[in-house]
Amino acid sequence: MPDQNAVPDRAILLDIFRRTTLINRSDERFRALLTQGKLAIVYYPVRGQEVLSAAMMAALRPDDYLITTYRGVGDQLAKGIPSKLLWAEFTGRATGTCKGKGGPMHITHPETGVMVTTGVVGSGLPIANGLAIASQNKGDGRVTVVSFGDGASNIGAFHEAMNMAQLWKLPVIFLCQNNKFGEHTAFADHTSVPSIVDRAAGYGMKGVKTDGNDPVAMYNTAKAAVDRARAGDGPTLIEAMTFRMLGHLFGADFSYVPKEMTAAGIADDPVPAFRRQLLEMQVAEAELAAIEAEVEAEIDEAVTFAMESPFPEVSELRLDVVAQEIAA
Ligand SMILES: Cc1ncc(C[n+]2csc(CCOP(=O)(O)OP(=O)(O)O)c2C)c(N)n1
Repeated sequence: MPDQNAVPDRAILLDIFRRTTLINRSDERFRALLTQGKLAIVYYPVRGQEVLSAAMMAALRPDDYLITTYRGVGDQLAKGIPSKLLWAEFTGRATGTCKGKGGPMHITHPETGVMVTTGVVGSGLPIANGLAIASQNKGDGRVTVVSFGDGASNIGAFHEAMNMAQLWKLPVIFLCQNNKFGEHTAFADHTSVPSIVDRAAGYGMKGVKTDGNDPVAMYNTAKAAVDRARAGDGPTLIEAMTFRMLGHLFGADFSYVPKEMTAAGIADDPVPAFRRQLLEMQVAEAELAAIEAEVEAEIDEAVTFAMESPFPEVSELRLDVVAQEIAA
């Protein structure tokens, strides 16, 4: 049993910090541009969930697969989609990952293993099994991670996928980001068990509950699950605890979240906590500041690239919809 508290190498921690910073600053920039009226998209903030995504993706190989949701910008950036391509797709430009025709809800970038982003709650899990079956058949050693929320664990497809994955010992990781709310409904009001991880036992699957806001615990949990899957030992359900610090989507009221809960979430903000932890480990302030500056420059460049890119041509409308062009 791997030690959950064993501190990973400094290089790994700094890699997680870079990914965390990229997610955090990108999320902040999306919200700033929306507030300024410079963007008009539906945006699902990931504020509070940055460390979770960063540590999970740091445990993967670049060619491993990811399936995520509308609240997926953290997963997508941490998995390695270049910022320029991601920003261009979010803003509907022809230079985006899907030529501007997918938009924020449908980010796909096979080059970095981001295979599907879906707005249909729970729908990613059976698709993840499909990718994992392909890897198992081909023996390519790839692992598939499917990321979803706590609410998604009440969808039928969750249960069907868990059963099949365990039955066939698929190299898949079910990553439940338990941010304590499904849209406007608190966890205890929509889920019949105190912990989603308890459901793993119903399928004979390994389940691990971890603190998704703790980079060490999250990375170690993720790494152990990746190693198991890659070794052919089957799937893992990870329930990673976190907190959605903002509303369901950008601009939405979230006064239904108890004030004490929000206050506790802000006090436990994982991003500054991780920074403090690295400083306590004698990582130099200048080193962290340099990473932050690099990330800001990367985002500046990505925003400019996206804003200066053209929108897709109308003649492109029916291209890429099916395997062959549909005649107009
Ligand atoms: C099948 C389906 N049912 C309902 C919805 C509407 N809906 C969109 S997001 C959401 C909440 C999902 O909550 P959770 O799975 O916890 O993910 P989170 O938004 O917290 O990341 C719902 C019900 C949907 N998109 N798809």
